[in-house]
Amino acid sequence: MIRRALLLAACVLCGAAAAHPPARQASYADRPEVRAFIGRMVERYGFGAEALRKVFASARFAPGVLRAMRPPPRERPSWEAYRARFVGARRIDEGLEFWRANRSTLARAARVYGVPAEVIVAIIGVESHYGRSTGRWRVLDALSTLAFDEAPRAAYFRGELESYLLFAREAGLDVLAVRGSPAGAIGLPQFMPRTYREYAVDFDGDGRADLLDDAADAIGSVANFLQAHGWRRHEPADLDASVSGAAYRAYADGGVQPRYTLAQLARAGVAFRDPGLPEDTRAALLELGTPDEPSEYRLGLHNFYVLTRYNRSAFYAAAVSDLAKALRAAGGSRADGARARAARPWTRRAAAGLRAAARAPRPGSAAPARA
Ligand SMILES: [Ca+2]
Repeated sequence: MIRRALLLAACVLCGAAAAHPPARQASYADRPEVRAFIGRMVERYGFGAEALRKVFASARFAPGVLRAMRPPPRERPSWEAYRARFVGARRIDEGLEFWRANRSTLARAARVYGVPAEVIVAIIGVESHYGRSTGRWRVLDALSTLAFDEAPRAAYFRGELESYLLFAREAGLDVLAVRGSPAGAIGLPQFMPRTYREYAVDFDGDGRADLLDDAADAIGSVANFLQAHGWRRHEPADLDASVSGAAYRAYADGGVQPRYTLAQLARAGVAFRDPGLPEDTRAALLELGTPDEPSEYRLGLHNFYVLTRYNRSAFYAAAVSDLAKALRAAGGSRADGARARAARPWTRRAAAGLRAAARAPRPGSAAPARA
């Protein structure tokens, strides 16, 4: 989740990091930088030195993690391709299923945190395909590899490894067993360990915040994260826009912070339909580009910026916003089937069942026809 874009940007030297032969051979437990790390964990947080030494003797260097984190080939990113990946008919269908299965929890999260249900569903859909793709890497291996063999971002990942060990201890989880993304992101919302410790909530009241298997906790935690980063109730994230003339170009500066007033943008040739926003509303002018195609323009409002706190990429936030709008338009707010399914717990097993169900035609489905 978070920082994926940053990681990609900062990971240009991953190839060089992967070429460290000694790192692959020595056990992590025997490496001086790991011993120093263990020493700090013992001193600061009271871990047992021998227990941690055993943990790191079991940690494995994961070259696949470094490969997965390597930036894509240097071609111009394509908004059209990115959007197609996350806002297709199948992800919409399955999002509607997830919404129905968790309707009362989503409604409660919207009430408590002020974040619309469709935005929460969309984030979980983009992050983990509604819990089906939560990552196959042992988090300990991924974070050890990135913390000790990925020079450009090692300090960041050592911080995440520290948070991971604390998280596993607090949650009573086997530190060797938790699996996640190559970056070490965990569970349905793909929270990095530090984010997990700061923003995960126990939304079903069973005494633990479980983002690995519990959809209710994932829903509450996503909403809590967005609220904590300033989500504003009843405000849209972005508006469609079109441009004319040349003055607008100075405003399409690649930033996602809402810095310009709507009046400024209108004077610069940006046209949009104002849904009645306050006069002092500020926006970023987003250019979503696709090679050999005209760019798509949007106004990114305050809540769009909040979405980029989850993952610092305009493409990411725009895809979440589009998936959310598609879910709402496809009838996610309807009450059909709600009562029968509201109490069903959403687990990975349920998600696997959904996958099979999604393949079969469902009469009366609110979802649009598949493309
Ligand atoms: Ca819980």
